[in-house]
Amino acid sequence: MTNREILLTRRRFSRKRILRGPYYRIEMATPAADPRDFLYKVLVIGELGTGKTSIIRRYVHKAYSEHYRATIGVDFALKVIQWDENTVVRLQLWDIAGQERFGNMTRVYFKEAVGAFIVFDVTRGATFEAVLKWKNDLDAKVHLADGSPIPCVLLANK
Ligand SMILES: Nc1nc2c(ncn2[C@@H]2O[C@H](COP(=O)(O)OP(=O)(O)OP(=O)(O)O)[C@@H](O)[C@H]2O)c(=O)[nH]1
Ligand SMILES: [Mg+2]
Repeated sequence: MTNREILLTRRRFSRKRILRGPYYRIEMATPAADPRDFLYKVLVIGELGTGKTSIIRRYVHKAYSEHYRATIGVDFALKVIQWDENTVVRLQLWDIAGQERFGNMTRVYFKEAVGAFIVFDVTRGATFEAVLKWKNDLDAKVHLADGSPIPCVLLANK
């Protein structure tokens, strides 16, 4: 090897170059300058058989079934929304069994939720009358950091 070849080889493998290389590639591979990821816990509550599980299955899995299987306790589903180029929103949907209004687990299930849907069945008046009971239970057991009630949407189903 001539002196010139040794010099070129040293330059090619210099510490500075090796360190600089990977950093450059990482920058190129990350288009989002400020990627943001938000996770929200959202409750879906309401009387037995009003369609809470069906709504969630449709929204998350794009599926529907006429077969009714009562939810026992609580089920979970995750809806991932690519909000914009830099923002991902994850909705952690808590599908709470209608029969839980008579149980004592709702305090645990409602904890740290930041939003809720209350579902009723337009063909069964009693499920609408129960909406207020669900709302009162919700407001008694969970609130936002500033003490205000969590945002809640009333859903008329069927
Ligand atoms: N016709 C009609 N039926 C529906 C609709 N949504 C749900 N159902 C039916 O209603 C029944 C109950 O639906 P679910 O989604 O299991 O109700 P749920 O609120 O999760 O019930 P629980 O888990 O017991 O609290 C099922 O047989 C569904 O197929 C709707 O929009 N229209
Ligand atoms: Mg259900």
